[in-house]
Amino acid sequence: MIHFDIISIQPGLLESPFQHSILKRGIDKGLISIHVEDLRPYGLGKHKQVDDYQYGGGAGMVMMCEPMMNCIEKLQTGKKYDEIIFLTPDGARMDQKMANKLSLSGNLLLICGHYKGLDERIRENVVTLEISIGDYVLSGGELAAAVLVDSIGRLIPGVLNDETSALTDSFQDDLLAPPVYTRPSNFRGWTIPDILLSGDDSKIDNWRYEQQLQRTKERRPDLLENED
Ligand code: 6GU
Repeated sequence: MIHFDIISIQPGLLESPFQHSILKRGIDKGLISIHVEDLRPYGLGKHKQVDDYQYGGGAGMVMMCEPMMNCIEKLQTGKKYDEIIFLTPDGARMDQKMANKLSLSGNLLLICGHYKGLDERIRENVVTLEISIGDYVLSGGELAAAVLVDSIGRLIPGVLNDETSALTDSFQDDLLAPPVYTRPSNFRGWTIPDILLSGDDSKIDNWRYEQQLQRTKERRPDLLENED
């Protein structure tokens, strides 16, 4: 059982992904729970302000300490987070190893960044982990949070069935997945490798492994340097 709390100023962006994805099964089975907390009601004044100009000048608003802190403290009552994660393009780049590690958590708090960023004091004093999902910029952390929850949630035992088992995913052993084929064995003259029709399981396993190595060497040689 893993629980995610997600702090967002655009909670609507996070409604759909979890209602349709493969994660829905995990949620329905009680293996995953997700709560999205709208930051807006924690905003200050009658406009429920959550962001302000940055000290020193410059374009772009910054998410303020007080609304965020009040929101975090409210969510923290009665539970302890394994990590308080800020989603930001300048965080550590997400990979399968990170997903594997985070999937062992009980409670995770995800904070979606917006505007120019989050007041550095929250990052220094409260956030325990900063994650980016890749070297490109999104308009907010919400889509990144959905990616994170999906990549972690599918690793929780029971969420996937045998057919979709995470054990054979690309990256799970730092190798890309092998090519796959289904019926018919000859489609418009496009045939499949004979070995897959041989019925020899150990030969097929070897072939698949060779394909994984070859693919990884061709497409992602950087993965082969990750020996550890
Ligand atoms: Cl976590 N947030 C935003 N805004 N952009 C990103 C990202 C996160 N990861 C990659 N790009």
